[in-house]
Amino acid sequence: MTDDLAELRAETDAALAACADLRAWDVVRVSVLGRNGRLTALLKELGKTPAEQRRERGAALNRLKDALAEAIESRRIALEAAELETRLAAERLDPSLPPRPMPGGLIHPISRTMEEMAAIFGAMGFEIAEGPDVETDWHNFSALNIPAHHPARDDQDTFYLTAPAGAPPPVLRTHTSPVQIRTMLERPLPLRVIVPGRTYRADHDATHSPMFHQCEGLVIDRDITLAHLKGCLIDFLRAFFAAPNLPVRFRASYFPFTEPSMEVDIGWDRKSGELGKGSDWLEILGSGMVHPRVLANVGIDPRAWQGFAFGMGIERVTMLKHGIPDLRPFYESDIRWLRHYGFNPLAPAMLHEGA
Ligand code: 2NL
Repeated sequence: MTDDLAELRAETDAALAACADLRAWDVVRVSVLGRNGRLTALLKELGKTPAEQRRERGAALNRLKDALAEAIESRRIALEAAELETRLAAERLDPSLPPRPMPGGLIHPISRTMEEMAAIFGAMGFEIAEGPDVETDWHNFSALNIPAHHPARDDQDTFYLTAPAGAPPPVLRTHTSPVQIRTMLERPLPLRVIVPGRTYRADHDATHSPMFHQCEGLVIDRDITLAHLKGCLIDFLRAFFAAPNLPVRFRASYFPFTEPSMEVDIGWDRKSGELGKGSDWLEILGSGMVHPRVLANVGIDPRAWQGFAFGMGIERVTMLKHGIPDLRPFYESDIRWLRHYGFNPLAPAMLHEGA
């Protein structure tokens, strides 16, 4: 090998050895084999070599080219392996480490119940609807066919706010139904919604809080019947209470906004408190076919559309499901109660058996 080729070989080897990473390696590669690289330049000059030396010089250049290509490639393989080693070392997991402590907060049982209802009804194709806590008299009462003299409208039962001069006083919604009124006014038909949320009544004793929670549901379509109502609520109750054979009973009742109306009871054993056992009945839900006058009030033709609605108290079903004996601590933020009844935020509500 002539001096200049030996020099290129030595300098390339040194440059490759000095590369710390693939980026530096690529600079060396281009500087030797690239379009303007040193070896490429030597090959281009071959034409100027005197004819009697050209064959030997050409053969030497080709051998050098193969040798350099191989040196460059093996350096790439070594560098890639080294980079992988570094990454593997940096990303190594230590499975013997103890788990990190839980995040500070827990999910309140009320939130948990609302999440479970969203999961169960969500799987049946329901959407969630929300609305304001401060409502007009019309959305909360009149649109729902609740007449002027109805006891629900009494100051004893409802929080009225101060009205702007001359206007009817706004109310703190006494149920979540006004949200369904708004939904029927705003969304296209057919519709399927649940409405979990806060509600307010002027009531305060051991079993009533002035602020509490409800979840109502509404389905409007062309051919919805009582059979859909029953199937939907039976499936919901069995999923929510995780009891695939939970007995469910429908009992005639009255609400101004449904006709016919039904209370929905589940079977339980009063003595032991066990759900699904024994021969006693426990009222859980109110329900019915949406009153045609309610549909007409929101501009829906009751001869073309019909549907069912239902409502239940969140606190009540939460207490039943988890054996919580007292309503009052729900809103006291006592950290001992929250630690006892709170839910792991890393294990969100999912569909359990039956849904
Ligand atoms: C109960 C009973 C119920 C409804 C709520 C409803 C809403 C509209 C139209 C018709 Cl916009 N009905 N809601 C229907 C039946 C019962 O709740 O005991 N709640 C705690």
